[in-house]
Amino acid sequence: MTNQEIASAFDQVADLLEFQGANPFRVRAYRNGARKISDLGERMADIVADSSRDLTEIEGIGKDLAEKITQLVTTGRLSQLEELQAQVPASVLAIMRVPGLGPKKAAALFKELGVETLDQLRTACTEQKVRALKGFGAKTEETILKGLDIAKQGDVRTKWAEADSLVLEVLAHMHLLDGIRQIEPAGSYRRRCETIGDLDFLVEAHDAAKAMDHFGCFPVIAEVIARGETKMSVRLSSGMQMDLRVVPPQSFGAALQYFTGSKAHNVELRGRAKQRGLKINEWGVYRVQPDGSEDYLAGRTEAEVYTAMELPCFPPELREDREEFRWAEQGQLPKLIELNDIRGDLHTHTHATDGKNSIVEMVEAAKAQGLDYLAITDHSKRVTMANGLDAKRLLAQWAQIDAIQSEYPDFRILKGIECDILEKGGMDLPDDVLAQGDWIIASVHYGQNQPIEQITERILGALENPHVDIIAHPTGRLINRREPYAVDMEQVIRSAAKHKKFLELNANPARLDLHDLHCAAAKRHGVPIVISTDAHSTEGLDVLRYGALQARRGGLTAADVANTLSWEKFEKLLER
Ligand code: DGT
Ligand code: CA
Ligand code: CA
Ligand code: ZN
Repeated sequence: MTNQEIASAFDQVADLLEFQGANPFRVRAYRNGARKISDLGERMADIVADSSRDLTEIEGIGKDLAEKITQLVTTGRLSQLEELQAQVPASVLAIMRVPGLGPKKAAALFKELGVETLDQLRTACTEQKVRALKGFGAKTEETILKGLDIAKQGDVRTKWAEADSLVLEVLAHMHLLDGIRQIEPAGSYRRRCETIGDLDFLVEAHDAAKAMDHFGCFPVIAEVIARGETKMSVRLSSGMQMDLRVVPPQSFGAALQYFTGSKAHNVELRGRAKQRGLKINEWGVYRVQPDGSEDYLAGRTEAEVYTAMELPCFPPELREDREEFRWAEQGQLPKLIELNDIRGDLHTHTHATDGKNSIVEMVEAAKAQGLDYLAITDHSKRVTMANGLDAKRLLAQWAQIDAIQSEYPDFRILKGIECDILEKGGMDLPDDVLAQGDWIIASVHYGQNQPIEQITERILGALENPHVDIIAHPTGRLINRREPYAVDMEQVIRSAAKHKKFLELNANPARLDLHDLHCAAAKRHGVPIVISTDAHSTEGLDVLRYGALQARRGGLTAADVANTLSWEKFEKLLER
């Protein structure tokens, strides 16, 4: 069980307690605990397993939480959560997740209007019954309607990073069984899609029944949906589905290819097979003889399958039937960027604003990750909630950076700022201040509901400012939580190209902003991408890898990403 899963169980407890109107202090204890646990650098499961240690050593974890963590880690379940879930209709949880709502508002909707499901909520909104409730209004009703679609989607699709920690646990669990010869996750997970519908595993096993028995013992399984001779489907307590298929060795590569997809990529592949007098399916590649019989050509490995099709073994990230077949024909399949190509991180926060660590701590952590440069980019004053920096505090921070820099001869610290683009347009800090920094990020945080012309105009204005280097999280979306704001990305990309500016690919797994298609568009226009973490703590630097995967889906090579350059070369680029 990962820390993330434990934290999510406590968050659910807090939500359900709050929905029931429990004592606010009790609710807060669970919420704080959840945050502590997800921020902790160490795995709870390891601490539980270590008899010389006690969970209550951790600040914010009392005896009660410690017992519950132990129960979660050792049994995979939490009896308190199960009791609460039995008391509250499951569909109510989805209502709490609608942007603008929470447990308290969901409780009011339930009590006053009997709203239990998303559909009932939609009806209540369209019939304008919601605005009449205390604490709601016409505006809330509108926000709810907008958020309903996205909440529905979050109900069925899981963010890649969350799926990833689950996959690692499933793999570790399956490897406990002798007789597992190969196991690979396939599907959208392997293609590194932003969100995952269900997980698809393929195994080659000595004994299919034993493999499925063992799969069925994975701790967080709520029910077995179906089981046959070689295929099994289960549902986890989170609601996610996992499929396991046991395949013979001569078909393992063919099955891996087939179940990795995408469907569109496979359809194209089947058409190409036909043209060559071949047949391809999850069992292998076959030559079809004049008498209709089929000779097995390949299937043991994926590389063998693609070779039989006279194609390169496409990186899974590219298998969307976008450009990959054309690239292959022209011998132009890009050599995709890898995590290790990245040399610097250019968007990070410190405790001067809403970050948790000091400049030195962030620098040390970045060095430990093997990076060569780091930009400190705290928020500007408009972001009052985060205690954003005014000119005076910013200049003081930059002086502090100069002093720290002298202690790090082999590492470059950039004096930066994440400067807000104001609602009315223009930057939050004066030009003569921005002129003194090394790296100026411009961000839209406020006025996200403005019409497309206005937001686009604000961003174009920032790109025209000679001091601005880059636009951070260019569309503002939060996966499963908030749609991108209305912005004409085509114009933004053209303007970035014209003014020789950068666009950020924010690596935070909840953002992954730019979208992969926008990455590809930026590349076509010659706009360099910078992959940054937007870290608010030293642990936050770890998310760089999600950014690298998203860039791969966009078809980016190391040459398309500016922070793969050494500091010397990057500096030259900045002098544009
Ligand atoms: P997901 O689970 O919605 O995130 O997306 P996928 O891509 O993992 O889709 P899934 O789980 O339905 O199926 C896994 C792969 O199996 C899919 O990417 C391609 C292959 N596949 C499934 N159904 C079909 C089909 O009807 N035709 C073909 N050619 N391939 C299919
Ligand atoms: Ca899938
Ligand atoms: Ca599936
Ligand atoms: Zn930021």
